[in-house]
Amino acid sequence: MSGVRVIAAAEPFPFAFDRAKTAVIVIDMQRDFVEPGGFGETLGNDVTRLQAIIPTVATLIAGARAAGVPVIHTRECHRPDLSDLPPAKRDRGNPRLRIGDAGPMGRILIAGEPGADIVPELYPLPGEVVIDKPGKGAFYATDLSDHLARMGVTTLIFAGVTTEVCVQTTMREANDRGFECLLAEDSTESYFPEFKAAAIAMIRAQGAIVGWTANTAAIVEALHG
Ligand code: C5J
Repeated sequence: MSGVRVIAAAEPFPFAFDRAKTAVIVIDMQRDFVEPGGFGETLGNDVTRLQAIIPTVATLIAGARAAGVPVIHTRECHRPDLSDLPPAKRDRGNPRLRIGDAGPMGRILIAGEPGADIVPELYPLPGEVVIDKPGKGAFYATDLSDHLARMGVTTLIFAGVTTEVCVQTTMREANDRGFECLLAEDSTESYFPEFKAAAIAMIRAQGAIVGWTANTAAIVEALHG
């Protein structure tokens, strides 16, 4: 189980990690962001871009599980009484539908509602950590740090949506907390292809200032190597 693995094809240079101290974190693969008829689509986004990565994320999750590497899932959602939803977030952009309103899949981004849950294809197994987070970053106002400390995790492999919002924010939070961070390039997506490309470029610029990136196939191979 222990032992250092190296992903030679990672960018901007090879990525070494100890599998025994690694977790995969899948950010916000929720029905409201990914499925047709959800909140993401009501905001005018093309959700087919996000739907397309589901099989690749499934491959990453399966590879981690088979290697004994923990998988952590996050959901961006709020309490039903909205006590953890700042007005600045609820009102931003003056959208037709706001967080907490009745939407096509229940109340939008409210814990326990169908739309706030993870897509069935990537559903957490019993016992896997699921973090409900009120912010874009998964460390803000959650117990993620405690879980990672308990698990002895020092390296995080990132997947999920959207690349430049919740994935990048969480990666930056993790980087500041001393975690080694790797983004699975083809297991993340944005409604805006140019934002995904820019986020990946920013992450690995200046000698991996936020972290590394690599393809899912190379990551899964290294997890099993
Ligand atoms: C957004 C997210 N884009 N999960 N949330 O609002 O990236």
